[in-house]
Amino acid sequence: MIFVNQAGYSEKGVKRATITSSSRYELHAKDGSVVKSGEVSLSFDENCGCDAGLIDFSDITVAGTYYFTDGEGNKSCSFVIADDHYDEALTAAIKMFYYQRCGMELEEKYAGRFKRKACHVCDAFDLLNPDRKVKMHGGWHDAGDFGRYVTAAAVAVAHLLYGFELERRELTIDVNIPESGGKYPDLLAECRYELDWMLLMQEEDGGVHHKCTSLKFCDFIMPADDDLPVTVTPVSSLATADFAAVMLLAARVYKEFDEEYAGVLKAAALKSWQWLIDNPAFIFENPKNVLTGTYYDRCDADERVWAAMEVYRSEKDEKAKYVILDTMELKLNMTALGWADVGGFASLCCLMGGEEVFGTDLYNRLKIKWMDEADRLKALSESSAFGLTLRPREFTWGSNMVVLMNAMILCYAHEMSGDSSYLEAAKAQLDYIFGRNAMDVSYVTGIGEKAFRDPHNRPGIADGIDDPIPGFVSGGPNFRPCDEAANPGNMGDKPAMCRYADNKLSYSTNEITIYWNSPLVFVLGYIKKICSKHREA
Ligand code: 9MR
Ligand code: 9MR
Ligand code: ZN
Repeated sequence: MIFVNQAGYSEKGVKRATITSSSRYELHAKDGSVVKSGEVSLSFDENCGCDAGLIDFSDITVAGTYYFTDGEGNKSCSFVIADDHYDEALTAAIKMFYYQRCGMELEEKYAGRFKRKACHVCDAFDLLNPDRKVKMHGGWHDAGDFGRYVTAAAVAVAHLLYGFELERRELTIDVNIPESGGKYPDLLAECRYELDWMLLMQEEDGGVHHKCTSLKFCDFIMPADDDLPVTVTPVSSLATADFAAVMLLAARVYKEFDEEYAGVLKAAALKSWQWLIDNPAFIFENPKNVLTGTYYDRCDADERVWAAMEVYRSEKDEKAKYVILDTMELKLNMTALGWADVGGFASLCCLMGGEEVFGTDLYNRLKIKWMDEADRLKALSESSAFGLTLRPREFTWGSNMVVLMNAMILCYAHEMSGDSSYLEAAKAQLDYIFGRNAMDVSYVTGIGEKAFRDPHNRPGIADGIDDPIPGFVSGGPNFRPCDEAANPGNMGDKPAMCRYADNKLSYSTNEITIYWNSPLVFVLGYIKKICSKHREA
């Protein structure tokens, strides 16, 4: 078998495919003619549990459609070589957030056949005081369920907005949403939809509710048909710190488009910052009668250091500097960019803010940590026939997020160093996502010849439309699948990279979420930016 990036390759760039089960290959143009052939050596790959080798076909630079065959006559997916090969994926990956919108109708002119009625438009009740109603509408559904969770939301918006700061031109594109052509670029209009909801999650005293969901997951029905009452759960310091950080990031980004809104965001952030100073850690655990996602995280130090970093960047507040230096002693992971560990966002805030703002000392400390991690990842990628940065045990629930987070780290290492080997390793992570993997599947709906088709996503399951909504990233292989559909009994024998089921019931391998799409937007935007820079030079 030969596995390729089904979303294609750029004309001048490095191009790689992965071969297993045979060492001979032929590369064919669309008409079947052979444009390249050869033999490569294979060696054991721990992630796919078999021998695998690398085909480098960077020398093929003519735009067109191609496919491979191996020595046994197996045909690979077809793919294009074209400089705009990622354009469709980038637009679709951004549009995904529109499809997740809660509280408004998705009209046909924007959603096409995936149009749907408005959902969850009534107030929520306060779990601690059920008679109290809390105004609660808007925001994005988190995932295949209809919950809205602050720590997940903050991280998704952070991927998108740090991405916007870094890749402004590439992320200023029209994706056909109701706000298109208005005062913000579409991506910022989309993020505002989430930020406005997050503002509703903040209490008078600055504390932020951890999540708002029904008490249990609803059936596989359209969002508008879900009439389970929605509750807001207690405040957590995790949510409050993430909120403060992302609101200050947003205040900086929105300022030039809308000074007034930026002011609202900043004021809200500083209120939450004061709450953090006044309050100890409030870790969130699901109250007994709440059965939806927990986003449990037992340490809030990384969330606090992220908030402190953004506060310092905005206010030059000495108290914030203390929090940063103090917490740095805890040896936190300062490159993690997921919903549980957010230290990487604190680093990004500092590294992008620069040493003039943060001082040479802190800046250099974080830069060294970042580059060390990038070096580790690059070495893994370079020693893998799949170009992948994961070890078998790292195929956790949502392993595709780990792949994309690693790609973000590599992108920013390239940004700081200009060393193209980091960029190539980042691009290899996208190769994996788009089909250069032992499942031979593109993990983005609608993109590639064998894109996955059955996400665990309620609207997609209930809408009666055979095709999935395009642009959604799957969680991906899970070393410990835990749902019936993934059939853990049978999966136990499979290698890590193959513990995946394209099955709508397999939430532990095939759900979708906002924070699995957002790092894809960041990475696609960055790669596009560097590729166009190279072409213009
Ligand atoms: O649909 C739910 C999904 O969004 C969650 O990620 C997952 C794990 O919390 O749970 C899914 O809901 C399942 C529930 O946990 C158990 N009963 C079956 C539900 C649908 O598969
Ligand atoms: O993405 C989350 C994953 O890292 C966890 O292992 C898993 C179980 O706690 O939960 C995932 O988050 C789910 C959330 O709890 C509910 N909405 C769907 C999310 C994606 O599956
Ligand atoms: Zn909704």
